[in-house]
Amino acid sequence: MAEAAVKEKTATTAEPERELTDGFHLVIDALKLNGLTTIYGVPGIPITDFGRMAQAAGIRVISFRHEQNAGNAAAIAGFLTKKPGVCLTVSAPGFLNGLTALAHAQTNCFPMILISGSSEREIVDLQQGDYEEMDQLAIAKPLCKAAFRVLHAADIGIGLARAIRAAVSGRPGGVYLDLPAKLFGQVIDAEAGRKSLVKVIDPAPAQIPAPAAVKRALDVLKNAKRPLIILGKGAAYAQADDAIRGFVEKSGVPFLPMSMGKGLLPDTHPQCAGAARSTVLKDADVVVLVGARLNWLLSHGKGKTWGEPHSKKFIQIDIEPKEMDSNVEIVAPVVGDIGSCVSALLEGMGGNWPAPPADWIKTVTSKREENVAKMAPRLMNNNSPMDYHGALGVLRTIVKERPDAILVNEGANTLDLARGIIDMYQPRKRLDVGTWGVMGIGMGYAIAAAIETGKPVLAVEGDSAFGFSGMEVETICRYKLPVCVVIFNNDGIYRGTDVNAAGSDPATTVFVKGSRYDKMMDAFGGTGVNATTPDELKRAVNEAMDSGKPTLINAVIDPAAGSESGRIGNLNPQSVLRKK
Ligand SMILES: Cc1ncc(C[n+]2csc(CCOP(=O)(O)OP(=O)(O)O)c2C)c(N)n1
Ligand SMILES: [Mg+2]
Repeated sequence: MAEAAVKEKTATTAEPERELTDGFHLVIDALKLNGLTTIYGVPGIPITDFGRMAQAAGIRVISFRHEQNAGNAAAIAGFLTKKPGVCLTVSAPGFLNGLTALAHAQTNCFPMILISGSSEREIVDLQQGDYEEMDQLAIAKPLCKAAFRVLHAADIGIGLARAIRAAVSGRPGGVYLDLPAKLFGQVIDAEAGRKSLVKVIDPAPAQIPAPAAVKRALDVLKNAKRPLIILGKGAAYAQADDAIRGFVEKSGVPFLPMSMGKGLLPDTHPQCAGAARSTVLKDADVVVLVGARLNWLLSHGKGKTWGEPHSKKFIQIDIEPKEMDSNVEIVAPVVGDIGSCVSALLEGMGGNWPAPPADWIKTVTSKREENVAKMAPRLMNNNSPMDYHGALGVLRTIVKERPDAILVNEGANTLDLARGIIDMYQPRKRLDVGTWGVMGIGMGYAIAAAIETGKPVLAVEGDSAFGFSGMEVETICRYKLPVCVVIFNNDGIYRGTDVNAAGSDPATTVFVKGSRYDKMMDAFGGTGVNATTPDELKRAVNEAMDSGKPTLINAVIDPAAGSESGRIGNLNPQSVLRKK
């Protein structure tokens, strides 16, 4: 903490000089002590100097163009590292911009801490109109896992410790930490400050499942005729890759990866049922959920998708006890952290675990082969303008050749089709819109993925999706990050063909035709490419991935190629009234 200390000039020469510290330095020291060495944020009052000092003290401070993107970066940094990603914002408007990302982190169970500067409590609470006045703590509370405010410099250490523990222990989530402007300047004795800091020991303690729960689960699984394992993003987060792979392979059970669970085992693994999704969901009799929730993404575990009226038995592995029975009955709840649970199951299986019935495996395998064969010729077309399949066929090969690259993906058709077509080979390499299907994660995720892992990033973006965070291409260029953005430019949301029959304004889902997003990248010194055929696209992406230079490729897609809402058009409410 040597750099954090300042000397107080004492009035009388008789008194010895007292070493002092202040709020600025204590926050920095507390972050560093806990290994939180990257901050994603946007500067301004009251945290501008804090950002400068943090940078000077060796913390990496990545400065964004909008707090939502910084927040999304922090959220995905949390997912990738199992440490809370830190986002730093100014008060009221900056805080609110970051709050969307905090709520997103909470919904997706990513550990993140949103630190916001705030205005003076005395003025805010009397509503006397302070600069950027807002009761931020009250607003953040219902949207995150925990929210804290620190009023005294001596409490900074404890405040950050509480935030870290809340973010990563149990089911991870979003935490808000409110730091009023006055706190930064508060001066205290340096030795007292040092003592007030807390290094959080074992922030996410293992949660061991009960042996009886493990045995119950194995008994159900052993008697299954048509078992299925579903791997969610919780399984990816756990970083228990070997245990998960061991469990899946020893069981011989077909597995279905959720979007961000892809790559835990390669999508090309013989047990992967990704290409036979509807068959396995409909026909399985026992389903093991590993870090996957029965939310809308799995049709709540019931209905036509699940082959009702036939009933299923669910085994669920999750760290959150309240997750059990949230949508349907769970016959074998296994509560604990994924690594401990899966290891316990693996151990309980012993040396001669029976393979699942051969006819089930054959059914799944042949459905999968049939679907893969059906898709193959579509992926090889060289149409211009491109359709989704032609363009994604190229990207699929590139990811196969570069399995350690990180794929960021958002859009509607661009998302749903890329998820199905691009095989993943390693865990935590596919980052996407998550539980909310939110647009706007793209550039924040891409930036944090590059910063946290040092690996090349390929961001595959719908033209609408990209627009939500597009200004951050400047950030990508500024930090010289190895990010290649491919924009699937079909002139609009879902399709570029809608017309407004009732007036001269454009239809609500269409954008300027023939836009050249690649020129945005040129503006900031990156490489911009306009690609009109799969061959051009392939060449440009490979060049970008080889060079590691910030690149944006405008991939021209047939405006008529997509469908409404991609694969989830069924969720649109329908009017019963006849159109006039
Ligand atoms: C924050 C947010 N706002 C709006 C939406 C609604 N929405 C879903 S997909 C989408 C854009 C789809 O268009 P595009 O990204 O161009 O993908 P395409 O289907 O055209 O390939 C929008 C606006 C959303 N999911 N999230
Ligand atoms: Mg589009």
